[in-house]
Amino acid sequence: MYAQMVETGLKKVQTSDDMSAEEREFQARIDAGVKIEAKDWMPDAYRKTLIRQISQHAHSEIVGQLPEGNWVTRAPTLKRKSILLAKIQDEAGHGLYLYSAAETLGVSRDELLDALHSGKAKYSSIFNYPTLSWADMGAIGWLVDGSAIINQIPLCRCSYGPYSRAMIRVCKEESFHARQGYDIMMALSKGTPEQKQMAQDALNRWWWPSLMMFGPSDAASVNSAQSAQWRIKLFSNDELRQRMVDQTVPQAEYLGLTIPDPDLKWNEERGSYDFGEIDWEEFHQVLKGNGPCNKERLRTRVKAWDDGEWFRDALVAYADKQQAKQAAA
Ligand code: BYC
Repeated sequence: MYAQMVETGLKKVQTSDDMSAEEREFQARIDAGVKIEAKDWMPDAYRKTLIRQISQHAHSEIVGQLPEGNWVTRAPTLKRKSILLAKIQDEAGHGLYLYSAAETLGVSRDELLDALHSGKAKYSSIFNYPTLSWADMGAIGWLVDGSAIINQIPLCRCSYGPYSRAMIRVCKEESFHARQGYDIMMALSKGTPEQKQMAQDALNRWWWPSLMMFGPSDAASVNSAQSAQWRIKLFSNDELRQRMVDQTVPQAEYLGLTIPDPDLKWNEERGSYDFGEIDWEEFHQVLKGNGPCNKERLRTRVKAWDDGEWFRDALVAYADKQQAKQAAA
């Protein structure tokens, strides 16, 4: 039943009475589980929502390479270094599938990149934190990629075909990423007391920002209700965050590490963990550009883009030359 008025406190969702005949037909297809494809008719707001979410997701993958890139030259062994390099390359690939998925909605890659480089576009808050030790590579794989999987598995079933299909491969690769992170955490936790302390310190710093990745609480999430109606979101921010906590606490126990939350406790009645209040002020500051690394991340991206200009120009010049040759032949 799609015709319910859902009041999120912040934004109302369209009811069937507000919809045109085309919109009603579109919503009925979504309710029947039919995938929407690029050339299908879609409401403008659906298109805009997808461009917003998919492009933010693509930017997150690209900017997400930077915190880990910091450790490629300092990985403790050649094996760890090649695994980390492969993971970072995967993230670039995810960015590219996602930019391609966004382009199917009629926006150009140049427009999307302009929005990122000018600071207009958002990317995940998590990548505005520094990577201070090798253990952070473990914590990112375990917690950040772990959270990404929880958020993205449902996206494989979302209503927009090109996005849902891109997510299938992304999720397979993310699960390798999460395992490599947990493997680093296991090695450190079983290592010397200093190594175990490094692992604990990384968990202490990455725990809360990882919970923030799922977005504001349901009560404060402006986009959720409409995205749920369009089956872009199949679970709410809070539901997925809870899933992350429930899945991760036993993993931390196995490592012999302590989750940095004094309010964390098993709730027998609900069959899941209660956890402490997230510092939403910190989250909003990071979104506003005031996180510990926002400025550095953006500066690095813009510099990489500017430094690569000669290469992009060379590719275009080469393609033009080939085309001219073919035309002459
Ligand atoms: N950071 O109404 P809400 C990765 C924004 S990549 C920044 O709940 P929505 C990885 C939100 O955009 C991980 N901004 O929004 C890569 C909205 O602002 P606008 C990236 C956030 O869209 C490399 C406002 O807050 N994953 O894992 O319904 C290496 C209100 O929020 C954040 C994705 O992008 C945040 N954390 O739900 C390793 C997944 N949270 O746009 C790992 C796809 C919220 O209205 N995206 N905002 O100005 C989603 O699932 C949804 O967009 C979100 C937010 C759950 C993130």
